Amino acid sequence: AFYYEDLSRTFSEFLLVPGYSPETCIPSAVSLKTPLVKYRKGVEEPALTLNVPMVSAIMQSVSGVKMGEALAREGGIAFIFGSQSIEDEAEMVRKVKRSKSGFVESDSNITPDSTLNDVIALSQKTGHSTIAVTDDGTLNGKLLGVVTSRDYRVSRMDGNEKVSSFMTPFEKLIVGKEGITLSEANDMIWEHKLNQLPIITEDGRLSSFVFRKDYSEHKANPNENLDSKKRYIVGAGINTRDYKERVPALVAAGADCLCIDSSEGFSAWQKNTLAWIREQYGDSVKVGAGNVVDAEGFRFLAECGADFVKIGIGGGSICITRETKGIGRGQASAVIDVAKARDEYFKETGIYVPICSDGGIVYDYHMTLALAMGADFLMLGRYFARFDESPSNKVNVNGVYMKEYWGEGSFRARNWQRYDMGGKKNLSFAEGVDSYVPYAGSLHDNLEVTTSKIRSTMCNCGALSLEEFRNKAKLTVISPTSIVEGGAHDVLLKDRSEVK
Ligand code: MZP
Repeated sequence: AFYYEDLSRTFSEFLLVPGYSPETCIPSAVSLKTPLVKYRKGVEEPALTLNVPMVSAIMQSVSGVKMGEALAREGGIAFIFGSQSIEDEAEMVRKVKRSKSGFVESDSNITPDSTLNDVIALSQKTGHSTIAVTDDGTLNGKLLGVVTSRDYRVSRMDGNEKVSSFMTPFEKLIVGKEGITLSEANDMIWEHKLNQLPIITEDGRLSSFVFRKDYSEHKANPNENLDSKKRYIVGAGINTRDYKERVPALVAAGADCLCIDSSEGFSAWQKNTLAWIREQYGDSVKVGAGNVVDAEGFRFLAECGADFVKIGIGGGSICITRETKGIGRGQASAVIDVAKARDEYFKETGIYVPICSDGGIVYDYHMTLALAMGADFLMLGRYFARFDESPSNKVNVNGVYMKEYWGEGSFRARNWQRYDMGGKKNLSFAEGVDSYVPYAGSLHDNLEVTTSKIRSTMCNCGALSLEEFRNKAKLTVISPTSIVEGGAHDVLLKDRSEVK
């Protein structure tokens, strides 16, 4: 047998050591943008990127239509669960793609006289990151500009300032610029962190939109409905059994990205699935693969044509694979190993294949550590299952609100395809459990806190982008006694809820 020299380690065994933070390194200046799919780094832009490095798990109890809408709105992506009929999964994808996005409903009453606080409150209430301001506060009125809540300009404004003055930079840039070039529009989109750039004529009419995804320009009819211009991006899970029927249905439904959902991805079945997709669709259909836990597994899937590679076996909160089968690897060791393999693969081929750390995140700081160790983005189950937007029931257990959360390998999910290696069906055994997780409220509120913690730690390490972060990060393995030292200790806690 081959023996790995290092111990199999997990996130709680590491800490980041701060680096120098220049004055420019403030949380509002940090970008969490990250590639979702492979690309020739330095030569082209990735076809799909995320503004927050988080995707929701391909699970019945996590990723349905509401999760799809809510996470896309925040700049991430949900992967609709595949352990359902092809028709039902395709319908969920269609529903997310059909949903309205971008601008708030016409009863929002945000007019040029509204204050910034009004806009912030509305944005928090609705979860909309871009708010249109029209002359009469309805979507039928004249569009005067847009306010984006996510660009943190608000932090530099006086809270009582009128929206109209806040909009000034937009008006200066956009109004009367009907003839701007696509590259000028592109610059503005990045500068203002917009997904789409409305171009407005002198008299306030909408003349066209430029989209971030491909910078294509869409000529608008001046009376065109604003709700109709933008579509959420959404992913969907597939398996290595019925992919010849499932993939075409999901592509037709508008899925932006697919992912092979399997507990163990270093296999001929994943190779065959990827080969078939490339044969049928070339590179136009984006598909991730996994899961693997070492460099060998990564290289195999990268060479098979995966658009991203997912890491993690046995670390999921509801997972008992390590107990039942004795396979897996500590999630931190797996991420560190695979990140090295990704970088070597990039040096050799010029192709950057993003990697996703899947499962095992308990605290928000685990996400930060996974990103420091080289993960491009994270897949989370338990984290998202706690929110209003997950599809499971909210129940009262002994006076405390909980959400149900069950593994795809549990008897409840019966997702045997995820674990199938051929053989008799009656020999299937559970690799996951059915559980409760504490209800935590809305996705928007929680994600805002989580990402602000990540931004803050990145600043402690002197990094403004995720790439800079993993290059600058200094990590130390910690002893069991320093773990004790890291929590509140030797005091009698008054309120445990303050400890998160
Ligand atoms: P977590 O975020 O709850 O810790 O882990 C979520 C991940 O666990 C999923 O993305 C998936 O890879 C994995 N999973 C899902 N179901 C099971 C199971 O039943 C499982 N064993 O391990």
